[in-house]
Amino acid sequence: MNSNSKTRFFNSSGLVVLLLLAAVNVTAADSVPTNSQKTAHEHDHGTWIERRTVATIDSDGVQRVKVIGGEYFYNPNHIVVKVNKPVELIVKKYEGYIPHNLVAKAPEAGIEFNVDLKDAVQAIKFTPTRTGKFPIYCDKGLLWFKTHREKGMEGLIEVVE
Ligand SMILES: [Cu+2]
Repeated sequence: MNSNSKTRFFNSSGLVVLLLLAAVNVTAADSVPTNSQKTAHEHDHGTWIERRTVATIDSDGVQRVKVIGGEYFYNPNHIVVKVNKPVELIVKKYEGYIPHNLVAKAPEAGIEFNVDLKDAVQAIKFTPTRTGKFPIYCDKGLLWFKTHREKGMEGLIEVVE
């Protein structure tokens, strides 16, 4: 098995797991409407809970913030950093098989990345160049279901003086 076919194998087995999860969800929704409704509301935008953190500057001048992402949250999800000082988001995936990422599309502020979250920690490095509030989110989703962002995987980077 060369590395390409290995990658394909893992990709397709991941898809099977997701489809199984989707099937389980649909079954649960049919048979236990009360419980599944409750679950849907827990992850709804209406119950999005702010988890704010203010970055501290390490002795090497870098603002490091640990971020965990999973179904369907980031912790923290409101990250306050100082402008024109390097930032490292130390990201990690919470347990589970569903793939997640962390996306920002604010190149005008020096904040642009798209990183798949993994069990191992990774550092997302950037230096914000202007103040303001810039969204971060997971752009994953399955078929016709709500996107992860709609389910609560979103937040913001707030850049201050
Ligand atoms: Cu996600």
